Amino acid sequence: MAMINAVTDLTVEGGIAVVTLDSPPVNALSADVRDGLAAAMAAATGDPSVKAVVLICAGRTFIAGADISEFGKPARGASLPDVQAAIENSRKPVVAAIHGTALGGGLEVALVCHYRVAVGAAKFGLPEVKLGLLPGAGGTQRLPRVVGAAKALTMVTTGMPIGAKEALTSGLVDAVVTDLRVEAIAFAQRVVADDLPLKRVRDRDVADVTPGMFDTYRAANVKLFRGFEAPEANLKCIEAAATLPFDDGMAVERRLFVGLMSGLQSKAQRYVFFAERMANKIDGLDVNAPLLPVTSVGVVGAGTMGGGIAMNFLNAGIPVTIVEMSREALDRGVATIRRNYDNTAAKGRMTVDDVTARMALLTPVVDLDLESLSAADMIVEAVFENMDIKRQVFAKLDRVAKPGAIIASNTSYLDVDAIAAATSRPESVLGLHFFSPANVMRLLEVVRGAKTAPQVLATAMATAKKIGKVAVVAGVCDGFIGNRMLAARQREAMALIVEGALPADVDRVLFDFGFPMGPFQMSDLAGLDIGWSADTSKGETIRDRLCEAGLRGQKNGRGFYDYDAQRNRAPSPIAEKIILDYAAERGVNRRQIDDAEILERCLYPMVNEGAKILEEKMAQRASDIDIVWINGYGWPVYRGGPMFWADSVGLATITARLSHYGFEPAAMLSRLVSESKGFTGAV
Ligand code: T1G
Repeated sequence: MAMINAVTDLTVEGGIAVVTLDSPPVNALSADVRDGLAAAMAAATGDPSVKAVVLICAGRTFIAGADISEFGKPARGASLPDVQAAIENSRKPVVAAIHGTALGGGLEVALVCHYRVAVGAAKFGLPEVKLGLLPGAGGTQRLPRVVGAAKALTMVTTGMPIGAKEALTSGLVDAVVTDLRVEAIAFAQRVVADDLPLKRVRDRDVADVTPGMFDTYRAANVKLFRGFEAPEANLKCIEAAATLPFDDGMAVERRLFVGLMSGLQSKAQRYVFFAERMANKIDGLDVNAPLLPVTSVGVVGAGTMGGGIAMNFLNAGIPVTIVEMSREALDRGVATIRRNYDNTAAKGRMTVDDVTARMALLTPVVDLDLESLSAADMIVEAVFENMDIKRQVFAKLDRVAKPGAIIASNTSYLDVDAIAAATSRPESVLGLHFFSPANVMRLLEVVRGAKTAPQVLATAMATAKKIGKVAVVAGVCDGFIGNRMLAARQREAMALIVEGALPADVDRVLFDFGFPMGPFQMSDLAGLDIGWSADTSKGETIRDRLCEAGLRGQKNGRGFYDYDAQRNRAPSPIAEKIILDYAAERGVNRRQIDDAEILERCLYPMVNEGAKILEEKMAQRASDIDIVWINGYGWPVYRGGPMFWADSVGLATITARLSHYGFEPAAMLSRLVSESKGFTGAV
């Protein structure tokens, strides 16, 4: 065996040079990996005893792409196109042996190999569009030449990977094997023995190109790609592959890649890639510290949230005992879980056996004393948002839960420390704030109480990753991170419609900014009467007035908008009159408010609140706030989140505009401006 460099070694077995990359965590195409590959190919092709080459990776995966952390830095080492040319133009067959995830530049390296073999669990994708980019190493020109234009179009514009079975049927891999290394070497030996051709993908034509297919695809995905620059650029590259000679198509790819790479959207999406992974890290905590076991979970409450929360654990293969106070409530909750799974199976996204297996892990119990939860490693309470009720439940859990069990509340704004104080073990208590629908929304605010033990917090974060959530640590304050900033936005949105804007104006501005919907459409969707009661309503707010007038939002088809049976909406004249009357009663001279003011007054106070959250250490880092807003509140990912976006606008501008609108800029904001710094250091 020859060590080519720190991350590459080469052995020759039976005339086959086996080049092994070993660069944890994901064998990304760093400068060292590229140098190793280039040197290994030179060694292999220069060694007369070598008849063919197998390229394989150690560790959890084949090359998972270019090294994203090198982007934007001065180029080092061998260039990827040179490495690829050495492989593609080799006079000796090169076989890629693939396990784990062959993604981005990794798949592009595999596509210059003459043959590809893979294990059954391998995945193949070009996810660059998720980084605001496109495959910049020939993927947009070579992939359609293998799998056809239509499949390539879907793969590069959505970034979704395909599995080994689909890769085999589409010709992306030549064989699916079980013992990768052994069978890849055998495959290479067969290629030599049978003198099979050196199949260069670049020499092929693009199949299944149909007239108008690109415009049809564009039109069909307007909604999905709204606001993003990268999908269209990816589409243009596949179009070039279908219409131009290979090298001309490569030139189109290069030009569009460079354009995206230097753009703010890709900078934002690359920032989000690392921010999402950083969010799972707890400052000051040893990542190797032992965690508590979470092999069984209890859920108190089988309502909408309780049911969704239970599904997350069932999906991860963790048995759940779900408890309700009455049979009727329990049966309703379990039926909803069952229905959700049946719907997913009906859409082909899981099998009937999967449904049966998950439901088999669920134990529904009517249990007023919660005794049935005495063996659970983790218990999540999801009962009505009322402090007294929550404290009663936690007092009960304190009596029944086993020592060391983690007891969590799904409260979305109540004081977790006050809830924990209802127990004798506040160190085992924290908040797990799931977002509705809890089995769908990726975000989880993990609320660290004043007495939450580090091991409990770390276990909760690890469990969140296990159930497929993006977890962010939040401190105990009103509304934690997300809802606290949302309240700042909602307050301003309400003020704007009193002063002169209309709900549809505000919603349009935030929709055009990239949110899936604006604050008033969102209020209608959530229900105008959340936390409202006719008994206590005094008509003090516009929402009071709307509810007093019988408007409830989408659920009764009347809110800030009127909704028809197909849920199409039109501004409500009743709501508008209520707003105008409300303003008149307060002597407000309504005025024309332009879009820029609407946007600034909705988003700048959010940023200001974000700064206060950081000052108070209610969030570990600015990027965590961005991850909360992107995964829980529809902030457009191509704008990087409110704190990254603020940096891109310029904190001095934001501070000046906040003062202009009468807001007191947060101390941290003023300090960063004085130091000419930003929140994230990423812009
Ligand atoms: N570059 C640098 N670091 C990477 C990386 C990459 N491509 N992929 C992962 N990491 C780090 C990550 O930050 C984390 O670090 C650790 O690896 C584990 O990742 C020319 C331009 C492979 C499916 O977009 O999707 O090729 O936090 O926690 O959940 O056309 O990582 O531990 O310090 O995510 O098991 C295209 C990105 C690049 C794939 C594994 N490739 N990676 O998921 O682990 S652009 C991608 C992933 C490109 C070319 C272009 C996932 C994964 P740390 P993890 P995981």
